[in-house]
Amino acid sequence: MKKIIENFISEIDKKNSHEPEFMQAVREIAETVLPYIVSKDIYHGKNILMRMVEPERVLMFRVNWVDDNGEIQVNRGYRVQMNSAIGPYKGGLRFHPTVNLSILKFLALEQVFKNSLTTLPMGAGKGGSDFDPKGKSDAEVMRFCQSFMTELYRYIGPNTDVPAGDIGVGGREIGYMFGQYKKLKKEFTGVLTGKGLSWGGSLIRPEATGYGTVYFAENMMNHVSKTIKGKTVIISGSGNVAQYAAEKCIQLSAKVISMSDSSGTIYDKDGIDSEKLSFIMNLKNIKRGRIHEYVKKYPNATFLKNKTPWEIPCDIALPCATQNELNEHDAKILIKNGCICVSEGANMPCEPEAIIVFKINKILYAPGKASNAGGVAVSGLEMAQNSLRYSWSREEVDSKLKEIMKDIHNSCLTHGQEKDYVNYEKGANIAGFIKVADAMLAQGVV
Ligand code: NDP
Ligand code: 2IT
Repeated sequence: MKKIIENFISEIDKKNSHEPEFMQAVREIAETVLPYIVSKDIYHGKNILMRMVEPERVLMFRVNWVDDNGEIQVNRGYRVQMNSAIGPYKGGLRFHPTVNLSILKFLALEQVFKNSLTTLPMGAGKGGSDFDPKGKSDAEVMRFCQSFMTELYRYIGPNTDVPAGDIGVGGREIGYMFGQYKKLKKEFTGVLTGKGLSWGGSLIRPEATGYGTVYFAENMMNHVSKTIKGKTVIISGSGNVAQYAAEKCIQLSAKVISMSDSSGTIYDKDGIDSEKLSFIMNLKNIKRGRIHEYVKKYPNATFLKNKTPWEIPCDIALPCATQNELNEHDAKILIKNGCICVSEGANMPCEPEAIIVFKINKILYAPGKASNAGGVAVSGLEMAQNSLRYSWSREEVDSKLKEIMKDIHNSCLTHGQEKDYVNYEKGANIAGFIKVADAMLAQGVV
């Protein structure tokens, strides 16, 4: 089996060796899905995983715009249309200076499995730009978003490809892009998700990824007769996913003692309560400030400059910032400090060596494609509401989200149960694979 996996990886590597994040995601999937393919006759001789890791289409385009000083800026825009076997391409847009094709292809590949797990009919895509929204005025962000959409609009549509937010893309950016799409197409359609409530957005979409990550953690804890209630939680990031993960932990009576951004970590041993979380939300979403400002307001807390939260003792860790933010060393410290559960809010935040440490120690570990699927799931519910020209209540959407996270947990159990341990990574990969693979086989070689 090892040889089959290595041959497969080296075949993909021939064309993609310059894309480390993409190759990391391919390997993680191949190691669990190839043994399953070998065990099932229906997939033999179909080259199905090879077809799945090759994007259906990659679009790359120039985005030029004029800054507040009248200077012309040039950025690069992308959309990776990965797989449309089970529905229109669906996935977020990331605006961050580190964005490149390797990162977007890894995200798009993860999205194939994630969207399949949600039980909703969504294919997979991912896109974005190396544009850095940090330090830009609202007017600059608007002009960039308009220019980005002036090209992207040709390739997307409510039945073709439905982008949403990711790092650096929230309600403000979705609004500017939606406005430009509508102007160019003369159509009011559900072409993006994460829209404002008064123009087609869904209740609970902003909360969905963070809430879902915590619901998934609670499902894992319940499965081993434990609960989040009363547990100490550390969270990385302080953006959309981290904020609502913290909110749900607080609602479930857990104690959140840490959050972070790319400049460092705050440690508040008294716990971040809902009032302190409102301060963080205002700081990050309205003032667009930095997390260290928290300690000025709450001097009992400390700021750990340039540090991640992983050295702070906890029961539960929720990595909610970015890929490869938690390495083998961090994983060992988490275990040493008694951490029993890691639920990924971000995409691929744990390095492969860290995941091995979690597995050896048999702690609860959920890969992002399962645990952070709540965001895209509620995007799917937003698409459904747009098609119905109707909107569901907060309670209706939240209860559907809870149900979907429970279903994903069950799918992981079905395919990931080992003797005395649930391998959630294997379970998620195989369950996600089956639905897409079967659709691709039914639709022929296209
Ligand atoms: P935001 O832009 O709202 O927040 C990102 C947070 O992560 C910020 O606190 C940011 O800090 C931090 N961060 C970003 N890059 C780095 C880095 N290189 N090192 C350290 N910290 C970093 O993004 P989201 O909360 O939406 O996304 C966070 C993660 O969740 C991503 O992995 C994304 O792919 C994933 N995700 C998002 C979903 C969504 O619905 N939004 C759905 C599913 C997954 P700073 O401000 O300093 O940059
Ligand atoms: O990684 C993700 O799942 C997202 N950024 C959300 C995608 C979506 O279409 O809502």
